[in-house]
Amino acid sequence: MEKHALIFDVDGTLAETEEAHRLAFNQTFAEYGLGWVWDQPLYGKLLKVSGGKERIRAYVQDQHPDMLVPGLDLRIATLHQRKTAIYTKAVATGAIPLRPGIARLVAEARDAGLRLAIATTTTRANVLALMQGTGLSPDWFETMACSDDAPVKKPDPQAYLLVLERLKLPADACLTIEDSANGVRAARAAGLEVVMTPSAYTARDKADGARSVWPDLELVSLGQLLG
Ligand code: XBP
Ligand code: MG
Repeated sequence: MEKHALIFDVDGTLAETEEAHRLAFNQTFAEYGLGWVWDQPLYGKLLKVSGGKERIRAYVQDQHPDMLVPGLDLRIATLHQRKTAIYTKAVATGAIPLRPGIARLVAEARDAGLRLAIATTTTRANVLALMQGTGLSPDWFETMACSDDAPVKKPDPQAYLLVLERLKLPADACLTIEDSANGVRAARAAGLEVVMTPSAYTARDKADGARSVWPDLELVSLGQLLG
């Protein structure tokens, strides 16, 4: 079916943001004197859990089960709030560029009259900060389903289903762009076709269910993407 909308994932797809997320987590842990340090190999494993709060909880469950006490969710929320503040400050200044081809594809899609949307498990403030830092306008995206309004994280399809509901389009009228196996599974579970462009942290993720896989989108035209 002809495509009327492009739905973008954010982290790993629009930009290589996960190192900034990791550093923000570590700075937060240091500020609170927790002594936790997430190095890259560990963070690669933790990324299998979508969502920052869920990621912290998974880490506590695995590494600090003694901390699984009532009130943990509140402590995690406090840590996560600080992490979001650190992350948004870092990316709003333009520290992280868009991945190759993203700015051009967004422009091509707008010129072609395609509707644009965002479906992410990250916090809305993070998306807005990244857009501020990279020159993408939030106004170009008709709807943005973030963790604030779709709290059940990928691979659950909640964010994608919400986008479809808001766009009032059937799944087969949209194409999704994702970087991770969790993201591809979420989009597929919502009945969407997915183009996958793995990021640094998801280079080894399975692409099962993706319609096509591109190392990056630098030389990929909108026509090829919609192919
Ligand atoms: C990837 C994620 C995000 C971020 C953390 O999201 O798992 O949760 O790593 O963001 P995407 P928060 O769906 O965009 O690939 O700390 O705000 O949860
Ligand atoms: Mg992603």
